[in-house]
Amino acid sequence: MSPNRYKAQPIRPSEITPEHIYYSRRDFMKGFSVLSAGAFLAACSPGASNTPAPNGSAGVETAIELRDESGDPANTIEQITNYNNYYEFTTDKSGVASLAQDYQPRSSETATDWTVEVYGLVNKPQTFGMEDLLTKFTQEERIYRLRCVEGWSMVIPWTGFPLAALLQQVEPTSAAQYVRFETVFDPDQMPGQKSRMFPWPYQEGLRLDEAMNDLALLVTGLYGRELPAQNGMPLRLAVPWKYGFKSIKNIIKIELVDKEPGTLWSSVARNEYGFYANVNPEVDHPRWSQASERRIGESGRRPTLMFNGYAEDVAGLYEGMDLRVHY
Ligand SMILES: Nc1nc2c(c(=O)[nH]1)N[C@H]1C(S)=C(S)[C@@H](COP(=O)(O)O)O[C@H]1N2
Ligand SMILES: [Mo]
Repeated sequence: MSPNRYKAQPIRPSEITPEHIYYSRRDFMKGFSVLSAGAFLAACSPGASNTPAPNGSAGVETAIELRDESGDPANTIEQITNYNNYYEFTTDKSGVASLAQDYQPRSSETATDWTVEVYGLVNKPQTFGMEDLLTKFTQEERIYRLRCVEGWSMVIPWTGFPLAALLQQVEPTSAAQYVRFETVFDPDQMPGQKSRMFPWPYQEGLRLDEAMNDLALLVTGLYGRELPAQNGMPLRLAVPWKYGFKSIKNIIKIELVDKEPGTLWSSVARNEYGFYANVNPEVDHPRWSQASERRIGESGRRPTLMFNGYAEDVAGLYEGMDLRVHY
């Protein structure tokens, strides 16, 4: 496994094209407050963040390759923050951003602060605030593909840290087999949670060995900045080899359990949204093919890859399993 493959790669001067400069300046040089680790900005010259270089003269030190390891360019911040699935706000993908713009993280309707509780079958249950997460865990940048079960995809530069690092701190007991995640319930701020159409709060789960895989990322930032509300502020999961609905947003509880946990989507339609939900072009959704996808920003469709292109890292987790049964 080589997680470096999923990092932004510094570019040699000879490779700098206007497109690279466009990404590095437009998306990084706006002077937004950055996370303490400043992962994406590490390659930038000191002080560059507030003063964009004059046209055409972006220095070598400001150029960052925002492509995934297969060479596909990252989606723009505009695309990533204006086309969202976040049913706690609305089922309208282009309406999430405005409904979430004043959202303030807190762990319940009555709480004043946001914390995430990690508990269950562990030796050392702990509750973390955002500062704890940003200081106790080394923040990394990872450029991941996100493939929604609906048939669209994006390439997204996240900041975060491996879920495994958090789990190691709480020490799962030998009885722990699965991890259950829960989103905040806060209908005061999340109008979609007033709808009885869904069994709130949103819940998701992973098998413990999946959760320990280095690719499973707890996300704290996007494009080197704080995570926007519509993308799951303050803490969400990114499990890039699974359909997007596994990547639960706005997590307030992480529980180690001994049985496969229920999930919101499998309780809505068990035959359509299974527990594993591994991206698989050979297993169709009951109502549509999963063989291809629409990359946001591209015309036409491209083939969907087994495990969303991450087979090298994760196929071993499913050896001997029938992926048509465990879909
Ligand atoms: N709590 C919560 N998490 C969620 C969802 C949701 O509605 N609620 N939607 C999921 C789906 S279907 C997808 S495709 C991704 C979308 O993430 P993005 O909006 O950051 O691209 O979030 C996932 N996580
Ligand atoms: Mo999705």
